[in-house]
Amino acid sequence: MDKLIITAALTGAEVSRYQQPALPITPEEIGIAAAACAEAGASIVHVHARWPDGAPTQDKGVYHQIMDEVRQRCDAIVQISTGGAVGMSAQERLAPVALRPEMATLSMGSVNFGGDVFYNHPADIDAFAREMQLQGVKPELEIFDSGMLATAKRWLAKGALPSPAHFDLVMGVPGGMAGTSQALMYMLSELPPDATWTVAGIGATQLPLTTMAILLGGHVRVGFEDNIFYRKGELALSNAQLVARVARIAGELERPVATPAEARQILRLGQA
Ligand code: KMH
Ligand code: ZN
Repeated sequence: MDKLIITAALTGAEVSRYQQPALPITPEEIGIAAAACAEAGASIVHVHARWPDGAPTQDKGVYHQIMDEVRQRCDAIVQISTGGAVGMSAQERLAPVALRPEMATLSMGSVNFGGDVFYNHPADIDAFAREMQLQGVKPELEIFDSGMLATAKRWLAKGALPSPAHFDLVMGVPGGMAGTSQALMYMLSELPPDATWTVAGIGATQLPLTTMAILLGGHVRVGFEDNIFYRKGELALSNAQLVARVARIAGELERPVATPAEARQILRLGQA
């Protein structure tokens, strides 16, 4: 098995500081949180930009500041979100890819997202994939339900996505696929054989699904974007606390954690 890549999803677009007082919001706070997560074992930080009042934004300038703040403090791979927040236009969401981060997310279809719809028209998926290819940005394919994996395979077959692909199986979104072991095993049975994959379990599904992924040779994503609790009824103190726990579990299961340099190799960054 490859070493374990831990992604820290630091902020997201939906969580508020009212729900999680330790949520990093400003670029500086995101940079500090990224460094703490890198120290705890994360090799990728998945970032969303916010205005100072906490409202989500895809403003290129704010992403630029986030990338600077992270790079000043650690070597973690910066993966920007092109999912942004529900209701943003495709053009808005795509804007920060021009900053040429090492990685960016690419959602492979539409899904009900709690009480909203996260809309991803096939033409937008095409445009996002083309722009990432043009800018030399490695996409992480976000899969919220099984049909999106089928879509990704069609896109790969027609050469519209670089291969081997890296997938993020986002499980437990209300409206998406369930965060169960059965659903995970099904998704793994459908992945292209050369793919790398990570799992992002929402809420209480985070701990069991990340533990499964460690054992099954996948990679893991933790952080406030997906889960604000350490355990039932107890808020996590920081993103780094969640990273440290998954790193500890990986250690016990004899799956060493990847450094950012090792993660770059595993994901073949810079070779797309
Ligand atoms: N905020 C969600 C609607 C991504 O980062 O690419 C979408 C999302 C996915 O967070
Ligand atoms: Zn995200």
